[in-house]
Amino acid sequence: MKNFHTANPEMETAIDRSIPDFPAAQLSDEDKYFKHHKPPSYLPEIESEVKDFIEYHKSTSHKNIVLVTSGGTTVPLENNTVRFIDNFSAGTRGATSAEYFLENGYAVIFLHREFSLLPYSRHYSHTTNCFLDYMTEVNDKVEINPTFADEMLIVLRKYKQAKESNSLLLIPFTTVNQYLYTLRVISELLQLVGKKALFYLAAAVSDFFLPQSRMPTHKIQSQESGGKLEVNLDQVPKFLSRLVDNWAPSALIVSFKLETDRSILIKKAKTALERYQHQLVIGNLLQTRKKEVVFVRPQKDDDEQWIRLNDDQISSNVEIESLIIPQVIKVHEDWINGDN
Ligand code: PAZ
Repeated sequence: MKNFHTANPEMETAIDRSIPDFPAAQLSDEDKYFKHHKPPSYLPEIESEVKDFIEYHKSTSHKNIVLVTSGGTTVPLENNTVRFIDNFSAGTRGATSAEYFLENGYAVIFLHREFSLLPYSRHYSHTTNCFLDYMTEVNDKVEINPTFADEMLIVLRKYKQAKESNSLLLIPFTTVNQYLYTLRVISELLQLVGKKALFYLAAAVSDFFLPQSRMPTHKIQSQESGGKLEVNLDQVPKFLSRLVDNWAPSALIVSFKLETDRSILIKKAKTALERYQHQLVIGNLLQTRKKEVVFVRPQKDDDEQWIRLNDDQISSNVEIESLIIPQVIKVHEDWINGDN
C-alpha cells in the first residue's frame, strides 16, 4: 500500500508565496498558425484516401511507406488569388526519387505541387517536345513513334506495376497553407505504421508567407498602392520540430537543405539536425543538385558523406536519385532494426 496521497498538498510549500506563478501554457507558433489559418475544404477527402492507402499497406502488402514531398509551395498575395510568390522547384528530385522508392519495394505517398513533375509521366510531360511528337501515323492509326518506343515500354511497365500494386498515391498542393495542413494530416496517419514510415521532405517550402488576417480579398490595385507594392511577410513557423516531436515521432525523417553558397551548406545542415533532432539531412546546392548531394547525420564519425555522379555516369544520364535512394533505405532499415 502506498503511504502518500498525490491529492495532499506539501504542507511547507502549500502557501509559499515566494514560488513564482506557473506561467499559463503558451501556444507554440505552429499551433497559432493552425488556429489562425483555415484548412483547405477538401482535406477530409484526402484524409480518407490516405487512411485507406496506409491501412491497405499495413494489413495486406506489408510494405514500408514513404511520404515524398515534392515541388514548391506558393504564397498567395490575395484571397482571390491573381498574384502569388513562387519558387524554382520543378519537382525533379521528388518525382525521380519516388520512382526509385517504388522500384525498391516501398509504397509511396507523393505530396506534390499540382502540375509539377510526377513519377513516370515526368519522362514525357515537361519536355520541349509536344506530346504528339511521341506518336506517329501508320495506316490511319496512331502508334508510338519507334524512336521512343523502347524506352517508353520500360517506363510503362514500371508505371503499371506501381498502379496495379496500389503502391503510388498522388496528393496535390499549391499553397503553403495547403501543404502544411496536408502534411500534418498525412503525418498523423502515418503513425499507424510506426517505424515503417519514412519522410523524405524534398519540397521547397516557402520560408515566408502573408497571414490570412492581412490578405486582401480582391486583386491588389496598382492605383491604390501609389505605384509601389510593399509586401510585409511573416516567417512560416518551423514545422519540422512538430513533425519530429508530435506528428510522427516513430518515423525516420529525412529533410533536404538547399543553399547556393557552398561554404555554408554543411553548417546549415548540421544546425537543422541540432534544432529538429531528426535523423538525416541531405544537403544540396542549387547549381549542382543534379550531380552531387551530401548526407549529414547526427553523431556519426563519417558525418558528411558526399554522393557524386562521375563523368561516365553523367554522360550516360544516370540519375543521382538512383544512388541516393538505396542509401536512404539503408538508413531506414537500420532505424527499423534499432541500429541507429
Ligand atoms: O525540384 P527540383 O528537383 O528542381 O529541386 C529539388 C530541391 C533543390 C528543391 C530539393 O532537393 C531540396 O533541397 N528541397 C529542400 C529545399 C529547402 O527547403 O531547403
